[in-house]
Amino acid sequence: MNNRVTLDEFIVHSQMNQDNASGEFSGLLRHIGIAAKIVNRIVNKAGLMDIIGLDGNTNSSGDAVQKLDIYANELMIEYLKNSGQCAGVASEELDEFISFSNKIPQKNKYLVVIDPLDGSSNIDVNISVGTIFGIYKRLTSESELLQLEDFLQPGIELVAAGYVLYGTSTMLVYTSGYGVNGFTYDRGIGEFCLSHRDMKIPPSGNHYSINQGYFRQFDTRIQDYLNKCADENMMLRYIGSMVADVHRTLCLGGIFLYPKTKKNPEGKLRMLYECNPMSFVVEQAGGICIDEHGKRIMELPVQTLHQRSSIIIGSVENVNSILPFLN
Ligand code: AHM
Repeated sequence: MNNRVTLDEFIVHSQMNQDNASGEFSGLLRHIGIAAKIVNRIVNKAGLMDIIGLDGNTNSSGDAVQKLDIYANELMIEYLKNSGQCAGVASEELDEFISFSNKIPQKNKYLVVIDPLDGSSNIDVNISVGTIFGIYKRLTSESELLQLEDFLQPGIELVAAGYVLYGTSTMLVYTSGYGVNGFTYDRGIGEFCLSHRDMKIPPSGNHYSINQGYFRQFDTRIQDYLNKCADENMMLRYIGSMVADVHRTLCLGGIFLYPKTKKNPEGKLRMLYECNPMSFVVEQAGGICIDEHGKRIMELPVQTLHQRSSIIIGSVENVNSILPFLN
């Protein structure tokens, strides 16, 4: 007897329990799952193909673009477009958003924000990378073309969000606002299968995760907190791939921080493509996500597509323990 639940089955079953479900949202989520399988295949054999290394360009956030960034970006956009259930997409790799239709009436109500390959500087050395996605409902009506304002929504408006971790095994973790579930990719049958039902972040953990190399660039409040972590013999773990670092934090408890630095005075990570989707997942698992002023990430206004923020994310006790330092 096979008791496995595939991602497709789980999505369809979850949506059957929702009133007024049109199937559009399920279809979109399932297409993200299909695209993730293809990206996974390419990431796995990247060393055998001529797709590792720099592309030679920088993206709109000013980061060096890897060849795989481009590949993953094009592939994700193609699948979202072909799903026929997505109004448009904003990607970390693109200056502007893409609208999938210039016809009125607009038939699709959902749009996607995506970081197709997060942590891609790790790819050349075979270290975990990820894909991060968020799904919003458009604000404009079906009688209007998609507008920038449709994408500039705070995290609290997210309908669903998740990530794919291309690690020692590949996992897709997502929430649609009813808890968090994780699916491990079974290569044998080519499906994501439910492996982590109703994930909960431990209330506290002994790991802190930050690029300690920037210590001298951090605000003294952050430095004081890091000294406290060291004084308490907490374990420092940092991969430099947000999906992997946050996934570990979600599983084991603890805290992940990317504060402001001299190089990135607003913080490095982007509100739309990284901070909000990951915050939605972690909050749904029982954690807390704030910026370094103590404000809830998901309530922060989003003014531009590539807006950055500082972020502090993790277990309730760990994040609460930094609050006195932030005042
Ligand atoms: P990327 O979108 O260019 O891959 O950058 C995002 C990554 C995150 O995954 C990670 O948390 C961070 O950048 C690491 O930055 P740093 O190397 O400065 O520690």
